[in-house]
Amino acid sequence: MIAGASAIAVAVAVAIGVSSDDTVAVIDHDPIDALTVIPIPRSVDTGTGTGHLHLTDDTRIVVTDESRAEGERLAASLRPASGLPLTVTDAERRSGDVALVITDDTDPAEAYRLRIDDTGALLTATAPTGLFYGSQTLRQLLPAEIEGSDLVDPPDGGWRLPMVIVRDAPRYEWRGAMLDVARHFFDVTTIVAYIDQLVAYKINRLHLHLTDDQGWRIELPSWPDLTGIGGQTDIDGGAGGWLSADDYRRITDYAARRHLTVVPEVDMPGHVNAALASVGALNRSGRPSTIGGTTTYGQSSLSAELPATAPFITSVFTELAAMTPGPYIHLGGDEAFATSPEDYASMVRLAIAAIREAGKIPVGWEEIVDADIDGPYTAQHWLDPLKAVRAARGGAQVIMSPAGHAYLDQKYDAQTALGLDWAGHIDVDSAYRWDPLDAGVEPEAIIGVEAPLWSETVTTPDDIEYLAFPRVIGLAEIGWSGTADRALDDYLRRLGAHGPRLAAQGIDFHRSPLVDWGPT
Ligand code: TNX
Repeated sequence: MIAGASAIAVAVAVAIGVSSDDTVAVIDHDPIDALTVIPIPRSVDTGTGTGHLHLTDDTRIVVTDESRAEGERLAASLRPASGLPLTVTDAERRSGDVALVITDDTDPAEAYRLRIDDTGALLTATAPTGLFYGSQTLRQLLPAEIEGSDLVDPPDGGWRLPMVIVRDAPRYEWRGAMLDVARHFFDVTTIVAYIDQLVAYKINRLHLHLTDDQGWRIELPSWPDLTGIGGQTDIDGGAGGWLSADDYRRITDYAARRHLTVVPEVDMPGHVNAALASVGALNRSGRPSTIGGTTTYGQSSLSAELPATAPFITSVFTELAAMTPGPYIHLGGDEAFATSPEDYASMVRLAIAAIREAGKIPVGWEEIVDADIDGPYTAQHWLDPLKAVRAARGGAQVIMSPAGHAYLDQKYDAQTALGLDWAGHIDVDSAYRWDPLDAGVEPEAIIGVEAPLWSETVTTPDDIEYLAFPRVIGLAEIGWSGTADRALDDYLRRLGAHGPRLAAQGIDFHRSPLVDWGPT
């Protein structure tokens, strides 16, 4: 067994065989250490077959009732570029087929096993989630051209899979990305496109930063003015926009089918100017504030002493929780510079009580540790490791988003036109070369990692792609693969092979000079 890239020193590469007409034929077994799967699987062995398994017009995707949805999804992802029929059937498995089977052993739901040999491909897992992740690996084992949405000629060698045995399972349960739709608004089409791009790398959380000073982007039944007024502009004074309840349902449904949980955030008690501009009673003056393209941070605040404030907090989180199928609600809590410590603690606790009352798990930026919260919650580390350490000691679970490595809104280098740079320049090396354990938080408290994309400078889907890719791929590997399996040079080698994959998907990624992207 070969565990991980750094350990792959074994030259399994090429077996020489003699064919019947006595010419020496190379059995072109792919060397295991030439594989380019990201995140790197827990273990990859050379399989027993010779040559490759070719997907042909005869290849079928064999399923059972339990695996049918994943089989259909896999077939649908391979058909456009290949043009192969890839019929999905519950018939008996034949040689050359790709079979998806749910087993009843004890592997966790996200784990999968994939065996490719002369008889076909067999993907097994204990739950559909594992089959979905195994399908992502299987697609990455095919030539890069498979990623396109238009029919292409088969590449040299055809649509072929290497003979491998993969056993895989994630290191962390929380492998997230965050998109700020408040500073600039992004619609359903853009959000679901981002989901597609993320799940290909086994990311399983999308945190939506839905409210901030510059906009309120989620329609709540009792508060039409939050979107009717607070959703009408953005950080540049542009047209803004918001997600209707129906839009939000489309996103959460789409995500759920791809095994991704949406984590909605309403940020409070700071970062609330869009709410203050929409609801007069939340202001000490009794009159709405003006909404405009503010670029300051943490200067707005809810006022704990106003009679409207507590009912507002309770109602907003109760209604958001009622619309949200996933188990988490994020209450923000960052940078409340205009809120007294006592008021901060009382308002954060009120939000947490409403979220728990609705049966959900509260999540907040690391500052919420200062609210002295009783009972379970999740803290998101971004700036001050000591706050994260303190939250963990108090029993919280911690998500690691250290700004200097995980922030997708920071520039790659001095030449990057988009993005901010307060946390430094982050190219693909810095985005990869860190570990969740670095901050000194107790390992048992860490539930995973998340890459936030703040949108002060991000206005188009291409901007999202350019800042997220390829850095978010590194975070996906940090969240999924074990540290012992990770090495920067091997990662950069594999990443280079993902250039054509991203390009085939039309993703406008940053061609970092640290990576050999091959011939252009
Ligand atoms: C800090 S990270 C913020 C955001 C900004 C971001 C810009 C955090 C919890 N708050 O309000 O958009 O920096 O990088």
